[in-house]
Amino acid sequence: MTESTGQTAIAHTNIALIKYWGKADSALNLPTTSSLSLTLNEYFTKTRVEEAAEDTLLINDLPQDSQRVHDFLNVLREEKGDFSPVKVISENKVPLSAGLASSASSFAALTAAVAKYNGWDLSLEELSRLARRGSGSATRSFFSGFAIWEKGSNDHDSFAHEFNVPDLPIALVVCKISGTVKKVSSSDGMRRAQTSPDYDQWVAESAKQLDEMKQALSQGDLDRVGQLAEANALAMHDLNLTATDRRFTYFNQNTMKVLEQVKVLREKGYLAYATMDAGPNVKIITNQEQAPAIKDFLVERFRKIQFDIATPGPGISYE
Ligand code: 2P0
Repeated sequence: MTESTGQTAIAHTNIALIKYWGKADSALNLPTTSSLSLTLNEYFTKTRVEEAAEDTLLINDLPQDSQRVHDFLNVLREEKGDFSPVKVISENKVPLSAGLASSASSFAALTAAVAKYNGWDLSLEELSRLARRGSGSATRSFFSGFAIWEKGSNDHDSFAHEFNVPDLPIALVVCKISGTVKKVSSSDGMRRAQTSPDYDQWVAESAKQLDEMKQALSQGDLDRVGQLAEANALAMHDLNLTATDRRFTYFNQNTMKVLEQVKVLREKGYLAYATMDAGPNVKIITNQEQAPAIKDFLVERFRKIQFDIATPGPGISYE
């Protein structure tokens, strides 16, 4: 077998500043809100697709039996034309402990690698639309810097695009609070959050926050970017707490302690705002100049928590 029988794509993960937290259609992964993210340089997935006797999956050298990946390959076959079985070899450089969605970079890299392998000539937007069927957040991992996933209203118009802004020195301090496997999957968490009496209000507020976020990014107003992202994320987590179907939280004691220190940092004059996803970890939004000092401040106070600094990353690439 020659090298040309395989194709490799690299996708970086992304962190939502305006979150996706609820589905209008769970089979098609159509969201209830549009979301906006930052692609990160430090975390990525590299995926190779090769000819094989049957569909198989290897993640970080370990064979996996993923129904989700299997179903997704079949979605691609239905959408773009049949192809023979493939071996998917994935290297995930997204530490699970970072609490960053590895499904975002994984499904983006897989979609791009399969498309290249089959010689499909697709736009980034079409790749994004296809990747949505694997994982919603994957729609946003094809683009460098900021991306907006427009919720759309059907399978054809729900995909992401790049949101171009003047160079912004944004940085994240990623607080790796816990490496334990999350207890509530994103899909289940969203389903439950949507039973909160506050859900419709969050959807309405989110649309306003997205408009304001676009403006703040265009103006390079990082303080406003942080304020909006923190408000959007905290309100998202309130939905989990107020769900009428088995309310829950992703926060643990260390989450609360770090959130408290984010306020202390602000009182000290730092640019520091928090965002959280489907896990206990906190990501602090700041600028590249202040990130090292914020990291040092937290290392002093939380000896058992690891901290990374993440910066804006590139869009999809191929090897
Ligand atoms: C986001 N998250 O916007 C939100 C915020 C987590 C919290 O997208 O069910 O793995 O595969 O579409 O994309 C994580 O959920 O969910 C996520 P599915 P996904 O980044």
